Amino acid sequence: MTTEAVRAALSRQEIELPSWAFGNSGTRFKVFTQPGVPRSPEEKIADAAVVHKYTGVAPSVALHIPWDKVDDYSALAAYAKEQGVRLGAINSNVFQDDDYKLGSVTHPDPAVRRKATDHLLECVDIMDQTGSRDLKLWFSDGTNYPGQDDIQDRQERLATALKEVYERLGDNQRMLLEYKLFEPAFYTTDVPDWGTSYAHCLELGPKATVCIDTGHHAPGTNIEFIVAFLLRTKKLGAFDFNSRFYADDDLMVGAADPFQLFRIMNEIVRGDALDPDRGIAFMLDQCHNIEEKIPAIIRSVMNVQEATAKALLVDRDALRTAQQSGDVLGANAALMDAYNTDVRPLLAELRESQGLDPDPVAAYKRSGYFEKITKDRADGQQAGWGA
Ligand SMILES: [Mn+2]
Repeated sequence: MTTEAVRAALSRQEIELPSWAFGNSGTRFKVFTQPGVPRSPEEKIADAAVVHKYTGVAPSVALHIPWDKVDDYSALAAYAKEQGVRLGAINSNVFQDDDYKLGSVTHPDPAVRRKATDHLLECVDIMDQTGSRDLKLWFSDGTNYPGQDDIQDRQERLATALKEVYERLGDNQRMLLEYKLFEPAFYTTDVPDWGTSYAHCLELGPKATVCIDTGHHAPGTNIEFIVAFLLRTKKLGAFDFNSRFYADDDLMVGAADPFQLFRIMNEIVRGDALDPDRGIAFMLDQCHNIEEKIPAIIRSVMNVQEATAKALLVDRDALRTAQQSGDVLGANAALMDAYNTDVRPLLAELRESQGLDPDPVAAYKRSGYFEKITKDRADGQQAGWGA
């Protein structure tokens, strides 16, 4: 790829920000609050718009219902537009109600399943108002003890609920089915892996696709293989980017394993799936528990950009030639040459050519925004866990 083509691809890249990353979060032991944290969906959107202002590649914000519940979603969409961003995926929440102790859409009680399915349908109603394309589904459903519930019945209940929601989707709407190996259920999880998600999506139809949350795998899982498989079968809908050392750590993407992020983006570039027109949503799903939130999110966006730039720099011809001639070391070197390239000057130049500061974190720090929100948001209830 020529330098011009690399720049063009990078300038069209889009990374979606999660509203919840701007709120307070923590571990199950403690939530540390921070000054200046948003108190409303509007303030979360305003913060997301700041990240877009300094990076130029984060034009949309994912919402979480009910965390971002408002009376008028059209007005919220208009507010986002005024701020220079748009509303993205609607994330459902069927894991924070006492009724869901034994599950939501897979609960043994049909009344609880009805309540959970109704919430998912409500999320589609919201999408109609926000203009969102994607409904993101993550189920905490599962069991803690062998024998606790019938595993096969739970799969059937899941399929039934998904089908009802799928049929409610509009022509330009999609369902993203996220999976997670374990937690909060520890014995069985009803959607534990990409294969389960893929099988349900296949059964549902073309508007159902898999969401890969990079933190939701067993240690050592080859995530880029999953990417390659789902690209081939046109069932990759989205990423929830974050990084992990142990379990679902929700740390900044690219922080724990930048090489893994590069390998993932390499499959994306190889599959010609980077452009927003290709329909894959590249979202962040992170919690900033001890670090300052807005600069952490800017840093995360930059980490994805850097991995993408390296993937775009892979000499595809040299790689293909080496692969086809059985030159194992040559093929590996073609990949590693790109990974070991310092792409920071390229990205700094790209930002300058777009009228942005070459160093988005420094530009944010100089802007006085943090001082302003700390002052403006001194009163009221901060958004986030434990709120
Ligand atoms: Mn996720």
